[in-house]
Amino acid sequence: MVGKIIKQISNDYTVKVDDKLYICKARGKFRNMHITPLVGDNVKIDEENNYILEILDRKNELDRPSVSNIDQVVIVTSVKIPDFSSNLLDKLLTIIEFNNIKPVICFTKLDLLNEEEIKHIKEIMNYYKQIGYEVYSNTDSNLKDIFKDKITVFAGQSGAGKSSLLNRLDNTLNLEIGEVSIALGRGRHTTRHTELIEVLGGLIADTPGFSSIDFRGMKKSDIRDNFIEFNEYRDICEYKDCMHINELKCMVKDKVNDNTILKSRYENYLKFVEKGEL
Ligand SMILES: Nc1nc2c(ncn2[C@@H]2O[C@H](COP(=O)(O)OP(=O)(O)OP(=O)(O)O)[C@@H](O)[C@H]2O)c(=O)[nH]1
Ligand SMILES: [Mg+2]
Ligand SMILES: [Zn+2]
Repeated sequence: MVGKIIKQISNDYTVKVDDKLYICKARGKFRNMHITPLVGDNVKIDEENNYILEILDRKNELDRPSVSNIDQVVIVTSVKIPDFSSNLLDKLLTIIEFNNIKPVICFTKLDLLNEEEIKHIKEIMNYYKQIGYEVYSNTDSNLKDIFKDKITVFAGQSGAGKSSLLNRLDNTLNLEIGEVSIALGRGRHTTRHTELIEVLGGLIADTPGFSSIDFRGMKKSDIRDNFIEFNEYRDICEYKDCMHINELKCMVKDKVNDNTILKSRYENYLKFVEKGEL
């Protein structure tokens, strides 16, 4: 019988087959093969003895949170409390792109901005739209339409409003929000388990913060290639493998200078490349 792992608590995997749930253990052979079943995996189970027998091929996987077969990551981005971090947004975008997953950006807390600040944030939102991303605010009603038949991971800083947004999308959820996490100075999820919950016809993983994510496994050129708007200009750069840093006749740098490319994007790029592996 084949089902999907929707929850993991230490060695117990909850496998959903149609509308039935089975709490299964993983067969010892997986440990010997250094494979850990992940939430999101499609698995063959022995439903008599509650064992996972086989993990079907994954289309992708993320490390933290450990989820596989992800269709999209919604990057929940607060504009105030916590302040907007273009660094974290660009970092998540680059890493998610590298993992061949579709990123979606959702801004929160625009209600806390004054008129001038809103104007500035709207310009930033438009920039990300214009380079090809889906961009929403958490109050947009059409946000409800993007989850059907998909596995979605919610990512973003602690306090950004991930759980609040999920509650807004489905008011029967009653996920815990707020103060607790701030008091503890870390993610609200004192339980560390990962779980996919059914929302609006799809499955969504709420995650505690996402800030420990890093560029592991990415080369400097991978970072470059996943700043998607740079790729439009790379063929015009003098050097085919231009890193857009010190090279002369670099079209990307020209586009930063004439404000076609957002300055903060380019500055973040420079910072990331410093940290990326050679
Ligand atoms: N003003 C305002 N407050 C918001 C908005 N969205 C969320 N909040 C508040 O922000 C705080 C944190 O929200 P949560 O939903 O718990 O944040 P989270 O991203 O789930 O945080 P972690 O679970 O710690 O990762 C709560 O006090 C919410 O009420 C918004 O759009 N506007
Ligand atoms: Mg939360
Ligand atoms: Zn260049």
